[in-house]
Amino acid sequence: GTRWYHSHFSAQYGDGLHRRINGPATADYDVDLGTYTVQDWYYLTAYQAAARAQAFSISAPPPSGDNILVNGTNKKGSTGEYNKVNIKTDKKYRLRLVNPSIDIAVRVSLDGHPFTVIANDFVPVEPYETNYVLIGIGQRYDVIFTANQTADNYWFRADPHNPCVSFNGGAGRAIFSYDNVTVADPTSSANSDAPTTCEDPSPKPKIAKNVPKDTFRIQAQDLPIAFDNQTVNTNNESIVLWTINGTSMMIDPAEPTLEYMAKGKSDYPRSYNLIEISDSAAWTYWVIQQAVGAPNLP
Ligand SMILES: [Cu+2]
Repeated sequence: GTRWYHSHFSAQYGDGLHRRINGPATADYDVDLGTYTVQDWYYLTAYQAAARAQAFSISAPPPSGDNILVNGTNKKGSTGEYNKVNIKTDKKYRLRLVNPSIDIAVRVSLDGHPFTVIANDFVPVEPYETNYVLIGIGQRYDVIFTANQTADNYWFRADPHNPCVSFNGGAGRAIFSYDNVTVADPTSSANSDAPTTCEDPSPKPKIAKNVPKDTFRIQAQDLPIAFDNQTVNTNNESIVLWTINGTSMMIDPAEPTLEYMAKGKSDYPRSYNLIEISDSAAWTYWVIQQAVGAPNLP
């Protein structure tokens, strides 16, 4: 699988402050093409986009991004560049797909080349084949494809997945070209069987770690958490805030949460939004359920 880490100061990661960590595979391949990001992109900085979203009406979704970058680049109209990947006939390639977007779930495919999924987030899974993977924000799919088609140029597609309330002003495209083919805009057509719902598949983990059913049921407790969005009037401005238990999270970078703990302090400011769990050194499982009528949490 593949892991990624990113800045958690405001919306900073939306401007590209993130990196990846590699994990294991469950099927063989010839070439690791490395991490391959599909990400929404705003012509504003992420801070400006966040401010714009805050100033938006509470009844409207946040404003859409301007384009979708594939491995950090894309075209819009006649400007920009497509990412280009050279592939050789009969080789198997591994792509570590990551969606570090700030607002959209992305539907990903490579024309004419089905994916064999080998890891879902950091979990190695029994390999399965699919024409598309649907990647939510933060999710990763490690896939293998075989270069077994007519030597030509093929579109790699990364589109906003509307059924997940995901919209964007662009379409992510990259060009995968076989050896000895002149690189040009492909004329390939999109794969069949695109997903039409907003659902994750349920792949089988390669190493199953089951939660013991009986003890789990006995220990289960409720931990009510209130999600809400509200309009706040402050400094002569009216802004939309998303809250958990009545507050947005605002951390002072000079005194982060772990530093509070290291100092043995427990007077966390309310905006640190700490939820305490009683047992230390124990696994805690969360079964997250959304109350009927709660605001849509994309
Ligand atoms: Cu995060």
